[in-house]
Amino acid sequence: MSTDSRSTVDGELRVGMVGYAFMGAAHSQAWRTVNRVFDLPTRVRMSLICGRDESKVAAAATRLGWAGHTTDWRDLITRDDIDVVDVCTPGDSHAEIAIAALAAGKHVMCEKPLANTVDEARAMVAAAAKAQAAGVRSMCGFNYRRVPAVTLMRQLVASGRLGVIRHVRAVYLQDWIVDPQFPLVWRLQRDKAGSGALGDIGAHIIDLTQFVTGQRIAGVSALTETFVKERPLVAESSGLAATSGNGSADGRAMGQVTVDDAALFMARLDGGAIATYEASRFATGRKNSLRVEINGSLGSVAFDLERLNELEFHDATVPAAEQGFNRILVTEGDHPYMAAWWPPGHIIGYEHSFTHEMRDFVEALATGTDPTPSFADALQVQLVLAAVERSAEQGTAWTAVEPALAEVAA
Ligand code: SOE
Repeated sequence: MSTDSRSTVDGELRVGMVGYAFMGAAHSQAWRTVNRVFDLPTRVRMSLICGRDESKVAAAATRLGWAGHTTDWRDLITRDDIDVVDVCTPGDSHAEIAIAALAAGKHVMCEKPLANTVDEARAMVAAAAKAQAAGVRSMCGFNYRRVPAVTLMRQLVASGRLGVIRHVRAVYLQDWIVDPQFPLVWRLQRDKAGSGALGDIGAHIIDLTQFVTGQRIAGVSALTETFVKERPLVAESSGLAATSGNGSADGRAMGQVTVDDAALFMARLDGGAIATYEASRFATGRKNSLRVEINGSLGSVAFDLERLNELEFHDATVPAAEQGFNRILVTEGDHPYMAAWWPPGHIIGYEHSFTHEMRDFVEALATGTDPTPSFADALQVQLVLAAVERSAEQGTAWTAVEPALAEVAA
């Protein structure tokens, strides 16, 4: 395999990461692990981590395994000894950091959702296209694509085992803000997070179902709701990635929740399937429940993130007497990604999806190919989010999703 010299020095890919909260920790775990599990043409070096608070970022560097730290992301993106910039900050800084990093010639991995607005996402796509012409690559981190059972779902659909796809049913449910006293963390503020359950977890099921079916959402009819409209303010104003969504209330001062708590929509996909989506942070008892079922003319698949090593597959082509949903334990060596891990039956978890994400990213850089999902793919998810919000604002009116490609030309 050839190694793109732009990506590496002496076969090493030197990574700088901005942010060190929940996603920063998940990405760090993946960077630490990827070369130990996968045989890659390039070695990763965890060079530098960035956050605003000196003592906190220094502690994070030690805890998460980074060689150095800085409090200035502009320093990180311009340094000669950094090849890749990994953006793990809240959404309000994704565009600024990613665009500057691409302009500085760094490959960029950016956490989902790509941006807080369609305009920002468009600007990021334009920057990525420009950089790509110079061999600089970018990817958006929709990690659930890399759960082996999800990749297997996509393979089953692509190989025709489900026939014509008719139904997509997707939910992503959490309950971490059911308590009205839960504080007004950054994830509940529109200027920082872009949207609420919709962009945070709805974006995952939009990307996942489009990835699995190969069809894109063409139009939606939606409603959103904010059940708790005011919450206690958080003491500390959030620094770069200093809050994780799990902060504690301080005092009685209240602030307005400016994002949705839940979003529901039905959709038409461009390949003819019809779909329903539900994203909520108020599904009491559901901690991180992402479930997807897809029904086709020849069969169905069903996936539940809380049982991520399993895929249910119903093959409607076998004799009726033998039909039913079969549980595939997705741990065989010939299942996606699994050859690198443990013997069959030895299960993996949430964090492995990030390791797989970095594996595919590093492999693409090393072989000079474009990693996916691209910024353009992530812009399309952003356009769906925008269509959902427009539809909800207009009393669930049917709303077409703007095509992504036209916008990129500019
Ligand atoms: C939200 O609670 C969240 O942390 C998301 O931001 C992640 O993308 C998801 O994987 C888990 O939940």
